Amino acid sequence: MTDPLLALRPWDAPEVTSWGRLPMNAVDRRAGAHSLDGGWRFQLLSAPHAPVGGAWSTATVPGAWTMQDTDDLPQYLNVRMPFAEFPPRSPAEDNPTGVYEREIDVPAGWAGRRIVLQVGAAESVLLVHVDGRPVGVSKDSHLAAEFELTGFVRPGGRAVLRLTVVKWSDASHLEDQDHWWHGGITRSVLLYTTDPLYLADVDVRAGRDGELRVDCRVRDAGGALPAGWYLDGELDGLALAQDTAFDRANAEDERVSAFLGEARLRTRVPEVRPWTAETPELYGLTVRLHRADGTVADTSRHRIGFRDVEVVGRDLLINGERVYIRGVNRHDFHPLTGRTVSYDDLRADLVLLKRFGFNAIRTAHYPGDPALYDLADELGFYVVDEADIESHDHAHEIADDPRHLNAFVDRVSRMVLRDKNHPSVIIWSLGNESDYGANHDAAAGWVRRHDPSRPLQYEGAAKRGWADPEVASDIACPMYAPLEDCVAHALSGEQTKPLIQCEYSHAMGNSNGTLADHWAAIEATPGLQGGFIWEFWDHGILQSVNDGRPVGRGGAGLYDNGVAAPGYRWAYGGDFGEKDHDGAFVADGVVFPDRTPKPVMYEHRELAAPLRLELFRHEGLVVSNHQHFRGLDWLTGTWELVLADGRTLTAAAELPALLPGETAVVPFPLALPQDGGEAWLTLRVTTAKDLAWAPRGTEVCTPQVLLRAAAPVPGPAATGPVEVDADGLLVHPLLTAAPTLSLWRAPTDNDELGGMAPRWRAWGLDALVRKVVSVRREGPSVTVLAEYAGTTGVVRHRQVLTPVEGGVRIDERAELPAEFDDVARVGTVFETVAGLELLEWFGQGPWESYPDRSGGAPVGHHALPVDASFTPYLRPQESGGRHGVRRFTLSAPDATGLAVALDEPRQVSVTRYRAEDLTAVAHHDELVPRAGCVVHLDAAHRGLGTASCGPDTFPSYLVAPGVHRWNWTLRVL
Ligand code: IPT
Repeated sequence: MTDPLLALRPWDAPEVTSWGRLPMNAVDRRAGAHSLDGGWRFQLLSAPHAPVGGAWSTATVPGAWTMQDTDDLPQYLNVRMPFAEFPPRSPAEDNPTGVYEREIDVPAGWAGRRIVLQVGAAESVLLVHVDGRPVGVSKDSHLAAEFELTGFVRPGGRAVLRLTVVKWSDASHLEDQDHWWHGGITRSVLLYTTDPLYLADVDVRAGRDGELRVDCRVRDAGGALPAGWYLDGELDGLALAQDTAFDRANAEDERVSAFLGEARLRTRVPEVRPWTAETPELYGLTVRLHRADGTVADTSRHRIGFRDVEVVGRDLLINGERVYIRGVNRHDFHPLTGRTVSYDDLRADLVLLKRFGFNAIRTAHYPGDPALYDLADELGFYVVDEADIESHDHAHEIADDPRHLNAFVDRVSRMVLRDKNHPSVIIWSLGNESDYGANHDAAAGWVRRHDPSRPLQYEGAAKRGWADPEVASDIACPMYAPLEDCVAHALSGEQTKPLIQCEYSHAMGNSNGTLADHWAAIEATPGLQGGFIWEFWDHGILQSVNDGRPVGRGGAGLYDNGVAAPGYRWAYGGDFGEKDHDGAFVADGVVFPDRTPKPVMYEHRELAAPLRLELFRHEGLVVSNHQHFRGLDWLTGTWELVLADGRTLTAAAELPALLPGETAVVPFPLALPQDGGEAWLTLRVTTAKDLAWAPRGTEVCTPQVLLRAAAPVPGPAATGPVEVDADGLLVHPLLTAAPTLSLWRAPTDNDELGGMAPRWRAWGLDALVRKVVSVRREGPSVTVLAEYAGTTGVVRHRQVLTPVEGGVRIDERAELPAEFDDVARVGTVFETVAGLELLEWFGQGPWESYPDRSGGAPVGHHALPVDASFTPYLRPQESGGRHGVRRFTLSAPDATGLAVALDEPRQVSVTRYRAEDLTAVAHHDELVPRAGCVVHLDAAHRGLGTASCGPDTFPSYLVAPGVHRWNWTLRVL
């Protein structure tokens, strides 16, 4: 007989969102549940109707089968669907279908109880059978599905549980998010039991005034509720009793139902400690359901926070304060499992974000694992909770198609029902990139009625008009909007809603230029409140280079510091042999696939600094508390006085007691020596005690002020002759390639996708042809005139080489023709002999920095092995730059080497790769380091911007045509 679930063909039925599935609720059943995680019998069929009957293998649950031992591998596509069928159809023949099976032993002690199966997440259609009998169907790949098994299993007996997961369906058209496609059961599976009389839902509202309202729903498996049930509870030891006024009113209005129990607990907590992301104060709430005889039938435990969120005018207020939203978009990702993340993984993600100053997460683009919200409550994050709806490829056709109406409302309402009690959730999001239609408005209507306590946002609706009161978005939440448009809107007098970008500052490769400019504008412009960086992860899957397969769970230890071990690599789109793919666009996060922070994280940390330091007319130092809700007592610090002559003097810092927004003048901690040249004062701020997310002593920020500018130093006197060859190229014992002009950098993802690199190639900047025009000796100096010809223009270049004590001074001038109106760099490149391994510099650092991404890299005396100064972006590109370098040395272990002094702070990079080495390969592991160093020092270097998806850098960070002058001195150590 045909199985009725298969006969229904739910994978091609958009109206069917579930069958036999229990309603979503906020009662947490994880504690005390019976886990079904582990190895299951597994078969991968070619399509849902293909017969089961082949050999069984074993699959780990939770875990995508695409990351385990099957031939169905991950595929990365951004917007395009992975199959050709139009919605709501899925491929008739080629539709991988995983059949998971295992026995369950049902304890005898469960007799008389309700038995419930919970499947944490399955992509994209789940069919449940017990002993061959159909139990239910579910869609909505990132939320749990529950089914009552009571009538299907026998306590004391054994049953066969089968979960069939169909990969492609009508639902796939609503799950067209920009990440890897996988298949399988990606979150935990468990069984739990309850008394027949049980808590069906608990709805908690807790305001910053201490008002607590707990609304409960009670049901009985038998249908009719037994007489005499009642509720009580407690909040951190404070007893809570049932709200009798509510019961009386219900009775008077004859609303009391025979089968739906409703009861409320009410209290007002005196002197409540409010919850905010800075002060994540949680209270333990227990709700107990009693039978008439006083025995406990069911219990629900919650960690709750008292807080208000409201939109007032164009401000989003948390507890009455206009907070900055320093957010990031976070996908579920892990390099070994693809999608499945453990509690420890989630905790590590959030701890890292906390350490780098983030205070908000958008769950892009589907609800996260329940543990994510527990952790956000506990560690302190504002969460934009986003429903699992992205119909990107067919957005317009789906948004108004009534066949998908159920799915929209189902997905949004299930998220709200599950997550409503989390203080961290401050905004509901209807999804992503799905155009805007009646289906959205239907879902919005449901949310507004069910939870008026939180605002709602949807980028697709906001796009219709940032100030439009009619659209389903309380927030103006654009993506990648030009900063000037945001500022103009805020200044227009037309703004009606807070402007918080749902995505901005696209982090693909070496990126996130102008982040500091964005924050300067946000903090200076009422109406602008922040945004969510795109995104947290570089989704590189650990792959064995030999066989091209994902390594899977066994790969722990096969990577370190952002780099895969030899023989392995971080796979991106196309690396699993996908015919259609979107390449490295999936590697666009602020952390590497192993969670190693990219350099932008340090800039973000500084932009989010809880305290600011300024110099007040050279009379004193102004410290201000830049937080919204707490003092500075969780912080301590050390002053560092950095002198150009190489000294760094330190003193312990005592931070002033300041309320949020307050400012104090503090005396200079260290006397500034008369000598020593350029001087900077850094306040190295660390945590003063152990916190949930950082041990004591963790660095929080390093604000810095300039105390004394560099005075011009007279150039050293000329000495003996300088040697150049017939082409006018410097001959030097430590250089294997003489200093020449460079206008090219290995294009970043922004340079490529933003269209700059194609233009540079068209101009021939990657292969300039040098022709010496003249070599003239004048006294001890040699003047070399050369022309560097591209395909469309010629750059005239002059080097004056003058011998000085222990080395040579090089004065350079380059004149760019008008047609080279936007180049990557103007500067010098040379190469050194092998063996110079240590880079020490005076300038900004220690991490990589660029002209438009240099905050958080204080001026100091820094040292790094040359190899460690390189940033291993997944697709090799310009990297390893250091901004504001005044001088540097490159030395061998025996302290021999070379020293370079620059006329003024310049962009410098020292790597083992020529720009063409970086452009020649597609993955980091294919790079072969040169023995010597490739040194770039630039008179001007173009900003990074974010043009791979969003605005380019600002005009002030472009390299202009015309004349550039710079000079530098090269000495032997
Ligand atoms: C935007 C998407 O929302 C996000 O998922 C991701 O694709 C990001 O861009 C780029 O990485 S949509 C884009 C077409 C603006």
